[in-house]
Formats: sequence, structure tokens, C-alpha cells
Amino acid sequence: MTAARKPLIGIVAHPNQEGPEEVNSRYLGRKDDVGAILRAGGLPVMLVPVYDEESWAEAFARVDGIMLTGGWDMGPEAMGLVSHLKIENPNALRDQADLTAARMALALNKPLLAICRGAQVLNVAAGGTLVVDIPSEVPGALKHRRVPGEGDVFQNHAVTLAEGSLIADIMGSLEILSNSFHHQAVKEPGLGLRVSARTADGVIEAIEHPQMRFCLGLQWHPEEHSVPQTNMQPIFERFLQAASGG
Ligand SMILES: [Mn+2]
Repeated sequence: MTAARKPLIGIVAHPNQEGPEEVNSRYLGRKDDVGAILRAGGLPVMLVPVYDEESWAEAFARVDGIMLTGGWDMGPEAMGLVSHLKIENPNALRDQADLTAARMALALNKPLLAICRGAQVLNVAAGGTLVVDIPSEVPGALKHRRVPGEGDVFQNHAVTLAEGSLIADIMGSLEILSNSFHHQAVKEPGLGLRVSARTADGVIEAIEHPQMRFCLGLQWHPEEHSVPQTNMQPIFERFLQAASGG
């Protein structure tokens, strides 16, 4: 008897944004993202931003699910803005690759797990808007990230999950503690998306698409095991279950 075929999860790799040109021409994936998929029983493969249209289409036909990962801000063009002073370290190549992946996942009803920046990309791909800079746009905003010199990378905060939502069902609770390391957030949800989690300051922490097999955008980082009180692995397990046709 042969083992069941593992679902193939396409993780969109990102351009290296640090250093000289020869270093910038490399594409990266993060150990924690890959590890979370492996632990949940999936086979992660990297999709690279230099694919042409035909390669994207073929890659999409083969993978069983798509994962968009964390990173720097989206650029103004990707968000439909002329410019914005508070955008941090955007990369047009990455925006284009992530948006292509999100749009194809939506169009093909492919299971999609979008983390942090990925959730923002998902929202923009569906026609939604973003809070470009939380501290200046959200009155009374909680702290959603730490800056260098403040110790641990992550700020932790409580998140309230919407009753009846996919994320509440996965977590088995309407209140969780999550890590937080983001500068932007979803503002107006895109077509078909619903808000399924917020922090006490009203910042949107999760979006999902109830009409899709599995489409979840999380503002926090479930792939990082920085909050021992909250087991995030069920998120990946449910994603893999959807990707394997369950
Ligand atoms: Mn947050």
C-alpha cells in the first residue's frame, strides 16, 4: 500500500531586498513558512517571481494550494496610490508575483493561506483597500509591532474572532492571543471577503472568503511559535485538509 500523495503547496518566493545587485537577483523562502507546511503534511514548493504567464498557469494547475508569506509593504502602484510617504521598502517584482498568485487562487478556487503581508495582498487582489500606516491612520491604535531595540521581535495582543467564521472554527475559541508584527492592515475588505478577526482598536486581523474552498488571510504570524499559549498548527492542518480535497 502506498502512502497518500502529499498536497503540493506553492509558496511564492520573494526577491532578496538587501544588498548588492548579485544578491538581489536571488529569491528567498523562509524556513518557518516551509516548516509549517511540512509539519502539517504538505509538500512545499517555491514559486518564483520571474515566471512568465505560461509558467504561472502551469504551476497553478499543478499545485493544490497557495501560500503567501510575510514581508515589507506593498508599493503605492500596487495599491492604486500615486505615492505615500509612510510606505516601507516596497518591491514591485514581489507585488506583481504575489498579486498574480492571489488573483489566480481566487479565480481558480485554489486553497489560499495568506500571512501578514499576504493578507494585505489578498485584500488588494480582491479590490479592497489598506491602512497604509496604522499609527497615523488608526486613532488609539494598539502597538502592532516592536522596533529594533525593544527586545523580542513580536508584540503580542488579544484578537477577537468573529462567531461563525472559519478562523474561529479552526481555533475553537472567539478570543486568542497572537503575535503581531505589521505596519499595515486591511481597511475596506475586497469583493467576497469578510472580516473575521479584529483587535480592540478595530484593526482587522483576519479576512476570509466564505464562498471559496479555503481562503484565509491572517495579519499575525502563525508560522512563528512565539506565543506558547496559542497552538497555531491547526491553521496549517485545516489548510492542508482543504488542499487535499477534504
Ligand atoms: Mn496586530
